Amino acid sequence: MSSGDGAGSNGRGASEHEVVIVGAGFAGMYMLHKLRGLGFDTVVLERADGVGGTWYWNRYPGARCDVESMQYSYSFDPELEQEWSWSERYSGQPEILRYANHVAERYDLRRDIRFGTTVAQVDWDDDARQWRLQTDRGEYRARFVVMATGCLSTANVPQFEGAETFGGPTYHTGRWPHEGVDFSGQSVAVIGTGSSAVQAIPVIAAQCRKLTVFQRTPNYSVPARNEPLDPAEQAKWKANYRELRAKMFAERAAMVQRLPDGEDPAKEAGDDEFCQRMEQRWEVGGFTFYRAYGDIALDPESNNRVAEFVRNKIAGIVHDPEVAAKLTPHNTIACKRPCLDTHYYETFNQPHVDLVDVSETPIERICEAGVVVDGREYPVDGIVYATGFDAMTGTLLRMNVTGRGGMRLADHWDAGPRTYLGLGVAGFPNMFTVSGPGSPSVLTNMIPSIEQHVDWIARCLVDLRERGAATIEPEPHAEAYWVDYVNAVADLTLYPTCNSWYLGANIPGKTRVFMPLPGFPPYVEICEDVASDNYRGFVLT
Ligand code: NA7
Repeated sequence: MSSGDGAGSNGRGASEHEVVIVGAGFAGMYMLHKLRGLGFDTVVLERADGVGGTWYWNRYPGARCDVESMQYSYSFDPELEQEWSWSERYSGQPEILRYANHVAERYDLRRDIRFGTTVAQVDWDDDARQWRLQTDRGEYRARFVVMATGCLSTANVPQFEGAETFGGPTYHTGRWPHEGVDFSGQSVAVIGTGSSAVQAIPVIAAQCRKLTVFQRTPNYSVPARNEPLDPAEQAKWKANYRELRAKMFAERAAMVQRLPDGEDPAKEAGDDEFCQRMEQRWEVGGFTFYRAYGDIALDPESNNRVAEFVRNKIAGIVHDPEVAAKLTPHNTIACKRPCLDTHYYETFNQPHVDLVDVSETPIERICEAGVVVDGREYPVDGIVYATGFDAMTGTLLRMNVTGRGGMRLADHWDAGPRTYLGLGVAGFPNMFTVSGPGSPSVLTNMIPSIEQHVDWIARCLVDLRERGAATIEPEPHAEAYWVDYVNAVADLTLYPTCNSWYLGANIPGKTRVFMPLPGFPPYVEICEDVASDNYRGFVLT
C-alpha cells in the first residue's frame, strides 16, 4: 500500500510500498516495468535527476559502449526493438541515454521514480517483516528491496596529498558535468589508463592544447572499429531478433561476436595461421579479438602469445620507442577488463601528448598548479580522474544495509562479498541484488544479464505471492557453497592473476575476492533449476 508520493521529511510518515527498487538505470527501469505489469505496488529511488544509471553519470568525452548497439538494448518487448534505431556500430553515451529516456517515456516509468533521492540507510525490521529505507527525502518502507544499483556506480578518487589545493577544475569520468566541458586551449592531465581513459584520451587530445597522461599500469587495447551502423546490418537484426537474441543468450558473455569463437588452443597454432587469424580479428575490431582461440583466458602460454601480438602492434603504431615501451603491458591479456579503442595508441604520436609513467614513482602530490611526480611539477589547467570505481560492492556498502538482528552487510562481507546466485544474501531477507557479486554481470553484456535477473526476481515474487510466503532468503550453507563455486570457476581461468577491479584490487584495503562469475549460460540454467526446484537453497517463510 502506498501512502502517496515519497512522503519526505515533512512529518507525514513513511511512504509504504510492496517493493522499493534502488536505482533507475537499465536494471531499475525494467524491474519497475515488470513488477508494475504484475500488479506490485513499486517505487524506484534514484539519486540522479534522470534515468540511465551508468549512462547518466559517465558523460566523459568519448564515452561509448563496448558492446555493439544491436545487442546492447532490451529484448523484452519486440515493438520496442523494432521502433528504435541505432546510428553507430557502438553507441555513444548520448544515444544510449536518449534510448533510456525513450524507454522511460514509452512505459510511463517516471511517475513511480523518485529522482534526486539518495538512500543513506537500509534496515530490516524483523517484527514488521519489512525494510526501512532512510533517504534525504524521508523514509520508505517495503516488504521487498531490489538493489538495482549498478556495478560501477561509486567513483574511486584516490586521496592524493594536496588534491584540495589544486587551482583548476577537476573531473571524474563517472561524475562528468552535465553542461559539458570545453578543454580548448587548455593543458589537461588525465590520471589513469583503464577503459574510460582509453576512450577519453583521443577525444580530449583532439580538443586541448596539451595533454599529459599519468599511467600506473599500461593496458592492452584493441581497435573497436566503430563506424556508422550499416542499414543492412540493422535490418538483419530487426528481421531476426528472436533468433539472434536466443544466440546471444547462449553465449558465455551474452553477446554474439562478428566472427565465430575459436575453440582450438592458441599455443598450438602454426605461425602463419596464428598471424592470419589475429590480423583478421584486429581488422574486424571488437571483443571477437579476445575470442580468437579457446584457451586465451585459460592457458598462460596461449595468453602470452596473443599478448605478444598486441605488444608488437603497439611497437608498430607508436613512433617513439621509449613511449611505446612505456605503453606496452607485460601482464596477462584480458584478465583486467579488455579495452576497445579508437586511435588510442596513435594519440601518443601527437607532439602535444605526453605520457608520464607513475608505476615506480607514484604521483607524489597535487599542488595548486598541477601534478607532482618524483619532485617534478607538471602544470595543468584541469585534471581528469579516470581512476575507476569501487566496483560491484561500493554502492551497496555505502547504503549501510543491516539485516536480521541488526547484522551489517559490511560485516557480513568483511572477507569479500557473499551471495547466493548473486541474487540474495543470507540474513538479509527479501533483498535482491541485480547483477550482484557472484553473478556473471560485468563479464557479460549487461542488458541481457539484467533482464535475466529481473525476470527471475519477478517470477520469485509472483511465486511468493501465490504461496502466501512472507519472506525469502538464502540458507547460509547455500551461500557458502555458492561463494566456493564462484571462486572455483574463477580459479580455472587466468582472471584472478591481475590486480583488477574484478578482484577489488584497485581499492586500497578492499578484500581481494574475484567477484563476478564467468559463464552466462550455465549460470542461467542453475538459476532456472533453483527456482523450479522450490527455490532450492532459499528459506521461505
Ligand atoms: P579502471 O579500469 O579501474 O581504470 C582506472 C585507472 O586508474 C587504471 O589505469 C588505474 O591504474 C588508474 N589509477 C587508479 N588509482 C590510481 C592512482 N592512485 N594513481 C595512478 N593511477 C591510478 O576504471 P575505468 O573507469 O577506466 O573503467 C571501469 C569500467 O567502466 C570499465 O572496465 C568498463 O566496464 C566501463 P591501475 O591499473 O590500477 O594501476
